[in-house]
Amino acid sequence: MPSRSNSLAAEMEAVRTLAFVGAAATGKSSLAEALLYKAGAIGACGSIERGSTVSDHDPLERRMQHSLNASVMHLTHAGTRIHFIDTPGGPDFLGQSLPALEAVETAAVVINAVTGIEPMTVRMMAYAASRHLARMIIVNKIDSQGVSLAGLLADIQATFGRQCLPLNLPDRVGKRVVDCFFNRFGQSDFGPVEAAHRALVEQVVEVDAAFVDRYLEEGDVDPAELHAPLEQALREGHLIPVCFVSSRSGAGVAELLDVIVKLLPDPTEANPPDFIVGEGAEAQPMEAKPDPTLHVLAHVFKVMIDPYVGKMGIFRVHQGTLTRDSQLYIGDGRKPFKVGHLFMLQGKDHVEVSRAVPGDIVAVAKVEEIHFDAVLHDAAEDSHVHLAPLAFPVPVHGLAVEPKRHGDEQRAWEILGKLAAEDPCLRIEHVAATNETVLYGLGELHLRIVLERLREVYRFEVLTRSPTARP
Ligand SMILES: Nc1nc2c(ncn2[C@@H]2O[C@H](COP(=O)(O)OP(=O)(O)OP(=O)(O)O)[C@@H](O)[C@H]2O)c(=O)[nH]1
Ligand SMILES: [Mg+2]
Repeated sequence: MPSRSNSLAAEMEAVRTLAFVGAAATGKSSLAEALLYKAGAIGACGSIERGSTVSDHDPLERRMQHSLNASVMHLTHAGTRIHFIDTPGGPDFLGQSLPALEAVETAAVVINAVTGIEPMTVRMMAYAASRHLARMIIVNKIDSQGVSLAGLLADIQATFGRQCLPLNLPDRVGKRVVDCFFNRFGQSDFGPVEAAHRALVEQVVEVDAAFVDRYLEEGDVDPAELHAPLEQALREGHLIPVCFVSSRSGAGVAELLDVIVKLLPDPTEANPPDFIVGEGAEAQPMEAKPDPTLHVLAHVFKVMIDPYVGKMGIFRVHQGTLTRDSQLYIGDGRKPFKVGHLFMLQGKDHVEVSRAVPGDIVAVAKVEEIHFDAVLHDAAEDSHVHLAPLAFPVPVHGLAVEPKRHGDEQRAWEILGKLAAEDPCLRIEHVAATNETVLYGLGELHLRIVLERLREVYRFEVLTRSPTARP
C-alpha cells in the first residue's frame, strides 16, 4: 500500500500548469477551447464567432470577441491534471495577463501563423524569462492559406535564439503535425524529420556532459532517456520548444496534449517561484518546496468580484496540501478562515474538489479579506512571506469620473474600489485639490472597458472628463 504522502506526491507529479499568453487574436481562447474539447472536458467545441467559448464567458468579451480577463480552466489527459490560464493579448489588459505567470510552470506564448511575431510576443517572452518560467512557443492557425511556416520558424529563431526548436513539424501543408522528438523517421513540410530530431536531441544533451559523450559515441540517444536533461534545458531556457497547431481544424491539438503531459515540467521540475520573506529592504529570498506534506503556501493571483455571487479568490498552491478543513491565514492577518468549499474553475463554472496539492489552481468564495497578491498559509511563521512583485506597467492614462446622480459619490467609490481590487493596473485616486475622482489605467481601451463594466454589471452611470491639471 502506498503511504498517504507517496500518493500525494504522485498526485502532484501528475499536475501541469500553463498560461496562454501573447498578442491578441492569435487564437489563445480558441486553443483553450480545442484542448478542452479534445480531452473530453466539454461536450461541444464553442467558437469566438458564436460567443460560446468556456474562456470568454463575460458578455463584454463575447461582444468584443476578445478576452478581457484571465480565465482559468482544467482538464485531465492521460491521468494528468492540466491547469491552464487563458489571458487577454491586448496591452491594456496586462493587469490580467501578467499575474497568470505567477501561477504556472510554463508560459505558452501563442503566435498567429499569419501575422507572425508581434510586439506582445516579444514582451511576454521577456516577462516569462524574468520569472524564470519554462517557455514554449505555439504557432497557431497553421490551417491558413499561403503562410510560410518554415519562414516563421526562421523568424522565431532570429528573434528568440537558436534554442527555439520544434517538437513537432507541420505536414501535408499544415493538415497534421508529425512528432520529431520521440520519432526520427518520415517526412514533413520542412523536409525529413531526421534533421529536426537531431537538432533537438543535440540541444537537449548539451546540458549534461555525460549525455554529450554518449551522443558522440553512439550517434543518438533514446529520447525516452532524455527526460531529466530536457527538463533542465527548459528550466535554463536552453530549449524553447515550438509546437504547431490549428485550433480551428484540430491539427496538432491531440499532439499538444501529449507534449504537455510528457514533456512540460511538473511542479517539482520547474524553477522555484520567487518567494521572499520580510518587508522592503529587509526582504530575503525564500524557497517554497513543492512538497505536499509541508505546511501550506499558496498565492492569490486573481480576484473576481461579482455583484451577486460576491468575491472569489483564485490561487495557486505552491507548498503543502489544502482540504476543506484547512484553516488559512491571509498574509499577516491574525484570524484564519476555514476553506469550507474548494473549487477548480472551468471558465465561469466551478467544480468542488476535496483537496489541492502543489501545482493545483483552486478558488475559494466569499472570503472578504482575500485580496490580489495575498499569500495564504497555515503557519504563523509564514505571515511575512510574499511573492517577489511583478513589474506591472504604471497606469498613467487618467479620466475624471463623477456619478450622474448627485449623492451617489460613496457608492461610486465602493464600486470603483471593487473593480480596482480585481485589476492591479487600475488605480483610483481622489484628488483633494480639484475634488475629483480620477481613474488611472493603461490606455483608453482599458478605461472604456472599466466604464462599460460600471454600466452593465453594476448599472451605475458616470459622467467623464479629462482630469483637471493639478495646481
Ligand atoms: N483560421 C484559423 N482561425 C483561428 C484559429 N484559431 C483561432 N482563430 C480565429 O482567430 C480569431 C481570434 O481568436 P481568439 O481565440 O479570440 O484569439 P485570442 O488570442 O484569444 O485573442 P485575445 O483574447 O484578444 O487575446 C477568432 O476569429 C478565431 O476564430 C485557427 O487555428 N485557424
Ligand atoms: Mg482570448
